[in-house]
Amino acid sequence: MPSKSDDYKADQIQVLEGLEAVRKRPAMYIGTTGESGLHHLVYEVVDNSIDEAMNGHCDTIEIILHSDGSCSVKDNGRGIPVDNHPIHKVPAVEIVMTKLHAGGKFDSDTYKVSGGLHGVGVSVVNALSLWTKVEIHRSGGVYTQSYKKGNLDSKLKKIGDSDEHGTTVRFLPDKGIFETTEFDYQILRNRLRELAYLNAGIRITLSEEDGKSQKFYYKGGISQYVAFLNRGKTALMSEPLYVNGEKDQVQVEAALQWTTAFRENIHTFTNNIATREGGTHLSGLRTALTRSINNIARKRNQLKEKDPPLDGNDVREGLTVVLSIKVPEPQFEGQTKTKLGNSEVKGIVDTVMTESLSNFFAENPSDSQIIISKCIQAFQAREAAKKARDLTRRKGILEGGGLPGKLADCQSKDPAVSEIFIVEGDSAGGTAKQGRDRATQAILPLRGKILNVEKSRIDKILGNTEVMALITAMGCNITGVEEEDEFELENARYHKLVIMTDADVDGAHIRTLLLTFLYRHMEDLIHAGYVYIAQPPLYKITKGKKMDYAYDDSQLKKIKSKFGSGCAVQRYKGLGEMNAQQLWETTMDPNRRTLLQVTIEDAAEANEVFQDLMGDDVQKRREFIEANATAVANLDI
Ligand code: 0RA
Repeated sequence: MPSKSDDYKADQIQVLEGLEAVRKRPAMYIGTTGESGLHHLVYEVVDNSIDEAMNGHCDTIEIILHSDGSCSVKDNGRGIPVDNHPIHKVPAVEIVMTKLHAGGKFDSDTYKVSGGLHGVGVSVVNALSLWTKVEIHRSGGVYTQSYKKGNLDSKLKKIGDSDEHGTTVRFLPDKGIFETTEFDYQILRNRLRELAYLNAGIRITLSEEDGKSQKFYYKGGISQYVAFLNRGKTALMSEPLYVNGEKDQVQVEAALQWTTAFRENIHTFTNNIATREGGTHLSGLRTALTRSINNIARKRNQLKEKDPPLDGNDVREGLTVVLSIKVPEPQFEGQTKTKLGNSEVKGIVDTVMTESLSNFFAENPSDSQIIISKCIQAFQAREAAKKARDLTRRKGILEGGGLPGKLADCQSKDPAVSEIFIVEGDSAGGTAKQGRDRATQAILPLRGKILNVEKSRIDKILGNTEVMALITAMGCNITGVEEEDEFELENARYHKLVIMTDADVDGAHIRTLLLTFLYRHMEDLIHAGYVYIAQPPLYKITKGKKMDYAYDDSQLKKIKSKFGSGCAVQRYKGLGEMNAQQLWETTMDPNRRTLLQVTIEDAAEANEVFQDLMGDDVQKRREFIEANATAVANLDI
């Protein structure tokens, strides 16, 4: 419950530099000045409110997107202090809002562990806004102050009495700084929902002024999150196992539930930040899982003495986990700074998890038996998969070169300049082979639809010739088969993998299947930025000698009005309707084409989309594919 506390002392403040640096180099503080940086402003303010909540001072946060383009974040925390600093003789709120890093130094004895990727403080939001207004309810009064581009616009005013406590920060992002200043409701919704799951009991509302409004409140916290992630799946336990422990100031919280699915679905967080690249907490969790399940399986004699141990992939098959830890001084590493580096954390997570798992297995004998059986089945399937793969490998070597027969390789052996086009069907494949620049462009035609990997176990996946051709051509192996011998980015034979499919429902389906496969088994290829989607034109417009291509309907309109009346429009239904020269100049020529780079902004969200798309609900799948058939850009990966 939030409590009112006025024991704050203003002299704890340590003043740092002003905000000019932030306006000069915004990207240094918020990552980018693109869409992600813009939303980061909201997260920065919300994180301060979450900090209040984590320390037990706040339970409600309200975010409003106003019609004038501004955003306000209101909480019922203690309120930013308004009393004067004894040395600087200005209200503390003025320092919090206009000095860099002042916020975090305020009360070092409270446990401040949230904070966005950069954790820079509200003053950065102020610096990057045309105007900011704060309203504080604290110490019996209501106080306001306003700012422009980070500078004071008015003195702190007491405008009334109040027996409430809390802070409202409203800001208008500076158009001169950001590439876009329009907030995206979905992006904010996803992050706020995640925060609500991670912080059980906090009420977060997101609303558009005169528009929609959603409330996120999860009493069950991460257990409820796991149940949500497992919706539509068949769980092997009635409810998720909830784990909570603390050691050496590191808080460990986890929720786990096995299902009949084949994939693992593990989401890790550190101080409320998604650690997409994993790290020491994930290692600790994995070690504990593999060891604990092997121990119990032997003890119960489900795994016989002569049997080899289960490996990590086996014990994680069908397992959904949300692991959320809080560390006082997190070290983030990796390409996207989302990999936890603190070495002490591995052992701590291992210890906490091992104890809970041991209790769970002791107290739930029938659930445990079902889980262990599932792990053993996974093990047997993986053994079969290895045999299938070894067979294919040997066959490959016998056939010479080890590359698939259907691959028309490029001449270059330098992966950095080499591209592979995955083309739908042999006929379009033939056209692409004729049209390509053979020095750097390889073509791999895939026949029909590749396997739906969401619903297949690894042995079947590796038994599929289309999938095997893709794996062999890329040369970098896949994850999810064996613990060693995994995906190796350095071995990728091409630094561009371009998916080139028809602009129809079938094309969209194949593209989605391919993306699913890449996401599941070559995820780092996507992280490395190696995966692209080709953009073939939808129309060819001719009038006399004039000719142009349109890639969407708005372009078509433009070209038609440019060419004037009486022009001929040809609609391309598939790649097959273009000849080699046309395919080259519209879609493949590096100097003229546009490629859509596939990114994983939000792996968790992508996961959900794939689940809806590939799961058991046929109707849902159909609707999604049809809705997205022509809108590649909207494919939510
Ligand atoms: C500095 C010190 C204290 C709280 C805050 C800042 C604070 C900042 C924000 C930003 C949005 N909501 C906020 N709520 C609180 C501690 C105050 C105390 O010790 O009473």
